[in-house]
Amino acid sequence: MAVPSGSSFSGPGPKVLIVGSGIAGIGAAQRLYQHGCRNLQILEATGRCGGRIRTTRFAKGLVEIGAQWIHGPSKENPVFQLSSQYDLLDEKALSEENQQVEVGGHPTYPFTSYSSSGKTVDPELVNSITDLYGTILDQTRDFINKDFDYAASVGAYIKKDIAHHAQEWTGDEASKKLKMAILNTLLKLECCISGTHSMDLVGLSPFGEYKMLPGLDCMFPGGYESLIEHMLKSLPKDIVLLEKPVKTIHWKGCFRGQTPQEQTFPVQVECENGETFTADHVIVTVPLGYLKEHCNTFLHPPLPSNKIQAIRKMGFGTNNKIILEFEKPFWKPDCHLINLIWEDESPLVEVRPDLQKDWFKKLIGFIVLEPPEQYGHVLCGFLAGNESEFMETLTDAEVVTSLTEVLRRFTGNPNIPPPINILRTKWHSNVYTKGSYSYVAVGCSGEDIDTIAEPLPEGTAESKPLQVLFAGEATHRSFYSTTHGALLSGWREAERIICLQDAQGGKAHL
Ligand code: 6YU
Repeated sequence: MAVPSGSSFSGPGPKVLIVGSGIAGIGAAQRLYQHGCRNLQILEATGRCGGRIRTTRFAKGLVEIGAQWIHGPSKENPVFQLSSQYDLLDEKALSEENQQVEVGGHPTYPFTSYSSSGKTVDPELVNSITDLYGTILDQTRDFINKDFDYAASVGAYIKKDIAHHAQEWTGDEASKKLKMAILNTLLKLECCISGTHSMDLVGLSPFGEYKMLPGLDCMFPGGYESLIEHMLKSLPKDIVLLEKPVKTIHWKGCFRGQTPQEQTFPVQVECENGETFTADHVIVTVPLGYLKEHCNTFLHPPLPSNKIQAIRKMGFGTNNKIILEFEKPFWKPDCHLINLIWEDESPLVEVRPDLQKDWFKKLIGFIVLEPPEQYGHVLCGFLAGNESEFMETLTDAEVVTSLTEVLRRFTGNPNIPPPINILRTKWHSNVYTKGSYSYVAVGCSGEDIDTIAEPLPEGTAESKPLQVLFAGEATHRSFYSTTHGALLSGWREAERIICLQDAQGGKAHL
C-alpha cells in the first residue's frame, strides 16, 4: 500500500531508523511509538509497505502474492492476536474450536489426486501414505537434543526411512511405484513449506527447533495486507519514506546531524541516491536473501566475520505461486486441493531435472480458492526451488501452455480450456527480497540465527551500544519463515532499545 512521503523525524529522545517496512519493521515502529518514541523513521526501498505481505485483486476477489495463512492461529500467535484485536478474521478462525486444532504444520484439505497417466488415485491410498510420511516427518523433529550432526539433512533421513518401510510393502511393482510417487509429491510439498529446493539442503539437527502452534491455519477475508494497513493507522502518516533503498549503514562513527543544533550520531545511513540519515539506533529488517547478496557492503565497517558466515550458511529459498482463473471449474465442488502425482518419480531415485523441459514437474498441485462467489474459479499452485526460479524467467503464455497440458494430461480430459487469467509471483527476481523465506540449512544451527540477530557493536563495553540491530523473519530462532516470527523479532529489537533507554534514565528519554 502506498504512503505519502515526508519526514516524521522530530522531537527529543534517541533517533531510531528502521530499514524495511515489512511486518517486522512496522511492528518495531509500533512498539517504539507506543512507548513514546517520536524520533522515528522507516526507510523502505520499494514504493509500498508490507514487504512479503502483499495482497492484490485477481479474478473476482483478492489473492495473496506473499504470506497466505496465519500459521497456528491461537493465543500464542501475535499475528492472530493483533488481527483479532483489529477484527480482521472471520468467526470460524476466531472460534475456540479452531484455535485448538493440532495439525503439526500440515493442515489437510479434502483433495483429489491425479496421476500422470490421467487417473484419479485412490484417496485411501493417498491418506495411508500421507500418514506414513507424517510419522517419518515427526521423527525428524526429534534430533534437537541429540548429538548435533552438522552434515545430516532432513531429506536424507526421510529417504532412508522410506527405503526401510518400503522393504515391508507387499503387492505388485505398480502399486509400490505409485506409493513412491505419492511420497515424492509429499517431499515436494515439504520443499514448498520449508522454502527450499530440496529437503537434502535442510539441516536435520536443528529442524525440531521450529515451533508449531495450535490452530487450523486461516486466511484474512480482507487480505493479509489489511493487517499492515491497520498497523500503519496507529503510526504517524509520514513515518515511512518510500523508495529509499538503503545502500550502506555507516556505524561506529561520529556523524553530524542535519541541523547545526543537533548532537553527533554514531550511525549514518546512506541511500542508493546519496541521501543520508543520521541515527542513534538502526533496526535492519531487510530479508536474508538481500543480506546474503549485500553482506560485504551493507555495513561499514563491515559486519563481523561470524555474522557474515552465519548469513551465508543460513538457507533462503524460493516458493512461488501460480494463480489461474478459469471460466468454469473442471474440478468437483467438494474438491479443495488438486494433487499432481508423477508416476515415474521416486524419492529414492535422484534425477537432475532439465529445467526447460521439466520445470512444471516440481509443481505440487493447486489449492482451490473458496468460495467461488468470493474468488471466481481460481486455482493457486505452489512451486519451490530451482524450478520455481526458472519459472520466473518464462512468459505468462509459456506457463499457461505448460500448465494447461499438465492439467489435461492428469485429469484425462483433453478438453479443459486454458485459464482465462494468470498471476505469478516472482520472489527470486525481486531485488529487495531475492527469494521467499529462510530455512536452517545443512551445516547451520539455531545459534546461527541468534548470531544474525545479535546487535552491533557486540558486547556491552561500547559507550554507544545498540547502533545496529537486526530483526526480520530470519532472525527468529523458533518461528523463522513466518509472519509471526517476523513480528516478534521486530518487537524484540524495539524492546532492546526501550530497555536501554530505561536503564539510561527512564522513559523520559523516549
Ligand atoms: C506466514 C504464510 N507463506 C508465501 C510466500 C512468501 C512468504 N510467508 P519483509 O520482506 O516483509 O520486509 C522487509 C522489507 O525490507 C521489504 O519491504 C523490502 O522491500 C525492504 N528492503 C529490502 N532491502 C532494502 C533496502 N536496501 N533498503 C530499504 N528497504 C529494504 N508466512 O506466516 N504464512 O502463509 C506464508 C508465504 C510466497 C514470499 C510467505 C508466510 C513468509 C512471510 O511472508 C514472511 O516471513 C514475513 O512477511 C517477513 O516479514 P519481514 O518484515 O521479516 O520481511 C518445520 C519447519 C519449517 C519451517 N517453515 C514453515 C513454513 C512457514 C512459511 N510458510 C509459507 C507459506 C506461505 C504460503
